[in-house]
Amino acid sequence: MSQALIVIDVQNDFCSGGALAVPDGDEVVAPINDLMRDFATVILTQDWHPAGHSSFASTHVSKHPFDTIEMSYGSQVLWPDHCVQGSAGAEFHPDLITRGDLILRKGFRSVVDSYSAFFENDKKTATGLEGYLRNRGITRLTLAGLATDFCVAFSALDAARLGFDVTVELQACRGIDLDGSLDRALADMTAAGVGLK
Ligand code: VGL
Ligand code: ZN
Repeated sequence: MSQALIVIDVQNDFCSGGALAVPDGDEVVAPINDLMRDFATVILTQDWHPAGHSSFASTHVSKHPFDTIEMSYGSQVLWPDHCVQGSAGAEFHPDLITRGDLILRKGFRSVVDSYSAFFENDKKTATGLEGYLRNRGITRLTLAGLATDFCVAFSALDAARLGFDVTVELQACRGIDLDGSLDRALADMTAAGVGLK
């Protein structure tokens, strides 16, 4: 019954001044650093897109950030260019403690986005995190980070579906809230049995 803390996408582009700044995103750093003391295993995820990624509005003709398009795998929100591999915006927030056991990068394939730490947005392509956790006998997960209604919620929902015991530390998360996405994410997580703390 080992447990792990999964810190989702606490990167400069999601914090103040970043390309896709989440309101008050920086406020997650201090509580996450505190939470880390309670966990023997800490995993950090990093949104890690190539330039010209299909989730960027700038990649599509006459599309704007926060428009939605249909991709082969379903609907996809288009974002400002963010977390481009190797850029300053893709780096972790400078105050975040990054002495984790594993840094998992996601969203590195041009044609498919990956909100969840477990599966890309096609819902089929695995990142390998499930195997990593199972090999280490980890069954209980606590999630925190950015953004509550996208990468945190998608990760929590996949983890619950895979049978992990999942808690989201809401005081250590902040949301984007696009057209009611935050309320929807909270309701979906509750319905899936994710503990909201
Ligand atoms: C995220 C939108 C685009 C997130 C990542 O980390 O929640 N949101 N890419
Ligand atoms: Zn992204």
